Parts: sequence; structure tokens; C-alpha cells
Amino acid sequence: MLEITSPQKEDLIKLYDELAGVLEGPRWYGTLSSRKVVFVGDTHGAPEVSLYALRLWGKNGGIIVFLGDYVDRGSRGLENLYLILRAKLEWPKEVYVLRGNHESKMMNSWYGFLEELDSKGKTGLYDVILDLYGLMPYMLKVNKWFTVHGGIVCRKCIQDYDPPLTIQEIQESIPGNPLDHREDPPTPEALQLLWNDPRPNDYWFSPSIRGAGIFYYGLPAVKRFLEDNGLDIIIRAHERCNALRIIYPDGRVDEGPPDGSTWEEKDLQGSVLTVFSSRYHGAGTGLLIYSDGLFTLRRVNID
Ligand SMILES: [Mn+2]
Repeated sequence: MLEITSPQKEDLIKLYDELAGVLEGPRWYGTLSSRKVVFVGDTHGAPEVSLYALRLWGKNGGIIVFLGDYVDRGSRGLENLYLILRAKLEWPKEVYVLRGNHESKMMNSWYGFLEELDSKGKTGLYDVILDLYGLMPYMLKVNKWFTVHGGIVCRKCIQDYDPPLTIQEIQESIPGNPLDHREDPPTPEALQLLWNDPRPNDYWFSPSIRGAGIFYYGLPAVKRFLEDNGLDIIIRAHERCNALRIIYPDGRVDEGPPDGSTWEEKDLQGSVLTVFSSRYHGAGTGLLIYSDGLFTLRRVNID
């Protein structure tokens, strides 16, 4: 079983060589079906949360999906990334590792990961880490759910009628060469997948306070995206919340439910779920478990 360890450069190069044929690449959009799934949101330098999630998955069975943001903020981003990628290598058909907006050179220079590497005398590993970022897919379909770090992508990027790009259109916009992706997402569409946030509002899209080229997506955009792509639910991470937030299609919001809360899959049709697994933010660390038609929130309480 896996343990939390810190890699040397040769460990990481070896891992990269082995993973190059296993990590699916930026343009990949896999379609998986599984009766049992564990979803992990932002872990931000806390490998103990990832390990907890992997152990839970070991008992739950099925697949586990990491929704991005492995580094920055917390002090053990290197260990966290190494743990998750070793799990991917060991169980390639069961472990999925999506890219977050912190798998980015620009973010790492601002939010702590480069400083962490420097303090550990491991800046020499960063080139390999960027190569690994370039191999991480942006999105994945599990059952009838769209999973991504941030969200869906606008067409005209306006509040009025603005049907989102379909998954096929998004895919066609993504360059196929991993080298184009190794530092930061290279296109506006890829940026939005990693950065956009849902809002329980009646607009289609609206500019986000997060910055230029980033948008909030409202209820009509979610409805249309799900219809156009034959999907039921969006499952994403990215946004600080108390463990889990559900935005229902009628605009109701449920945030911070108690540990062990459950929902029937059919009652979440049309919803956007935010899974937040960060310990750093002090907002409630959650994992979302799916098993045979039922979603359960598991709160992580570890010392
Ligand atoms: Mn994020």
C-alpha cells in the first residue's frame, strides 16, 4: 500500500517515464461507468487527505477521481503530487487525476509550491513536474456526470442567451500536444475549464471576480450544457465551501451538510456539486462517495 514520501529527482523521472503511457493527456475525454466512485476535491499540499481518500476507495471499490489542485497553499505539495501519481501508476484503470488551476507555473510562483520546492532543495524537480502537468486531462465523464476542476465554457460569454460549448467543441479546441500544456492552460477554453464557477443565478454567463477570461455560469447554462451532452450532473471542485455544496436546477443551494448525509442520484439530476477537500482553508474537508445510486458526504477528520 502507498505511503507519504518525498521523491528524489531520479524517482520523479522514473515515475514520469512510466506514467507517460498511463496519464491520458490533455485532450482525452474518457467515458467511464462505475457503480462505485470516490470524488476528491482540492487537496492543496495535504497528502494525508489524499491517503485517507485512497484508503476509503480501497474499501469502497470502483474508481477514484481526483479533481485537481494538488499543490500550493499546504506545505507538502510535492508529497501529495507524488502520492497521487504513484496511485495512478499502480491502478491506472481505477485512479483518475484531473488537472486543476494550481497545476500551473504561474500559480506555483504565487501560491507557495515553488517556495516549497526551494525550501526542500528540490527546485531541480520542477521541469519534470511541468511535464506531468502537461499530461493531465482537463475533464472526464463518469456515468452521466461531467467532472472537471472548474466548470463549463461560454460561447459568447454574455448574460443573455449563450449556449455553452459542447464537450465535442471543447475537445476540438484543446491542442493535442502535451508540451503545449506543460506550464499553463494554453487556450481560453482550457482556462475556463479550470477556473469557472457556478452560480444559482438566472444569467447564462457573467464575468468572474477571479480575473480576465474567467466566468460564472448560471442555471440556464448548466441546464443547456447537460441537455446538449446527454448528461445529468456536473461534479467539480475549485471553490472554497464547507465540504460540499449542491446547486439545484431551481436555484436552491445546500452547503455544508453533516457527515454521512446521503442523496439519491435521481434527486440530484440537473445539479452542480462542488466537492472541497482542502484542509488549508479551514472550511470543512469533504469527500463525495457514490455507491449504487446513492451519494454520501464523508467528512475527513484527521490529526
Ligand atoms: Mn482551484
